[in-house]
Amino acid sequence: MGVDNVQADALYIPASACLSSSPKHQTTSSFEKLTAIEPYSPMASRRMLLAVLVIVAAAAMPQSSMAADHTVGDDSGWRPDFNYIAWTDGKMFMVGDNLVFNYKQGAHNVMQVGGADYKACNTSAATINTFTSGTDVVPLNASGKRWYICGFGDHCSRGQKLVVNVMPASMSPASPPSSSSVSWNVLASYAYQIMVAAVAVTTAMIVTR
Ligand SMILES: [Cu+2]
Repeated sequence: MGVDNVQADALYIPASACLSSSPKHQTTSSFEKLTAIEPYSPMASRRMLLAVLVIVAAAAMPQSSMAADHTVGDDSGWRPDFNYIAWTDGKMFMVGDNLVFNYKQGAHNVMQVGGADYKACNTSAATINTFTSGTDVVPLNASGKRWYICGFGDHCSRGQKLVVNVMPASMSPASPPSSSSVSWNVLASYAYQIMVAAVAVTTAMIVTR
């Protein structure tokens, strides 16, 4: 019993002496401040690095998600008695995307016509383009409205007609559709991504220093 009390006192006294000693206490508190700040700084730079990486990923995203293929009518394909107005609802058609028309070759076709001919289902209209392969990949290479109808029988009046409003691509300017301008747009987007990456790496190096 007596021995236990002595040991407890021996442990207690140095601890209280340390706390009551003001210069020692001051040193401890400033040391605590240092240790509190020191591990925070690498954490903050790590967060900054993460933020930079997120920005780079976000900047690169619209480029990589370009050139989407829209399968017209999805699994139903290109046929009469289908609501293509409902199909386009909520979809975004961008310059660089493709429309893919799937149908039995010889049973239908795809005629690109003007707005008035689309409305009137004028199958003898002067077409802008006609596609007949059955798996027609139609590039949307300029912004604005585009109208497509089927030229077979009464198919158009039975709903085999499509209108899309093509939005300009986010990075590429509204340029005339030619193969050379497309490749220049691709080059420009690559240059932009490299520039963004270079800025990100430089920022990361400054921050982590
Ligand atoms: Cu048809």
